[in-house]
Amino acid sequence: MRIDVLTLFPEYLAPLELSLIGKARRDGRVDLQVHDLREWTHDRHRTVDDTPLGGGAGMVMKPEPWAEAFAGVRAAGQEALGDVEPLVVFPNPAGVPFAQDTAQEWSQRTWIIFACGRYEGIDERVYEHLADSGYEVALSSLGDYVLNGGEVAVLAITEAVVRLVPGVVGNAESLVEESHSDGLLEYPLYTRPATWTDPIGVVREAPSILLSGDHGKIAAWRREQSVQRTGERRPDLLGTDGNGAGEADGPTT
Ligand code: 6GU
Repeated sequence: MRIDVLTLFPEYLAPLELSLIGKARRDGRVDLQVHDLREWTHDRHRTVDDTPLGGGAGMVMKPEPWAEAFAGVRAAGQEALGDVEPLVVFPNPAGVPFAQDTAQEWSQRTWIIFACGRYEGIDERVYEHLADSGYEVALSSLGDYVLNGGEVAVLAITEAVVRLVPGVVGNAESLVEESHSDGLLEYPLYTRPATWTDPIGVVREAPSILLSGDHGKIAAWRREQSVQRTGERRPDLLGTDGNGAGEADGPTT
């Protein structure tokens, strides 16, 4: 899989050299390249923003560097991959909520370009230009709160996607049981010692069923725990919150 990231802050993406994603890159499973958007400016101040037309607070990202950046990265990617079109993802709090099913789909992609906006946002004509030029475009949100730019979202989305690329997580079975893989939260986990005295003197036993060796009973118990937990913490996932299964909470005003 190839991933390109366009950003004004390439250093923000440094953690993508660490741990599981760093290993996936070194192993050649993911070709991840971070680009400074200012590479595609031509003036002395490497200008990427300007004041909003019509007035208003803050600054808006100019269209020209974006258009040149997409053309440049598209050409470089097609040089490497052949006749492939990228999925262009704009992290944006006004986007479609990113979730495990999105991560699953995107992990099967050959090529994703992440485009990190900053300031108040990007000139709307950039999106129109991309759509008219045959790019597939997605706006993706991490949740209902506002970050200063797309970089932190790219870290999160890339981690969620790349760990699902075959071979990246050594034990593929661990991807099956985890939270959200089946629409439920994960069951509680225990390890040795089965009897543990905590620092305030309380003796805490792991559930005895986990020591029974009865794998059918253990699976049923875990399922029960998952459902109970999901009901307590995320009733929206069960559709028991009065908002319909899988639907987000409605406005409260
Ligand atoms: Cl994807 N971007 C920004 N800037 N803010 C966010 C977000 C994304 N998701 C939630 N808040």
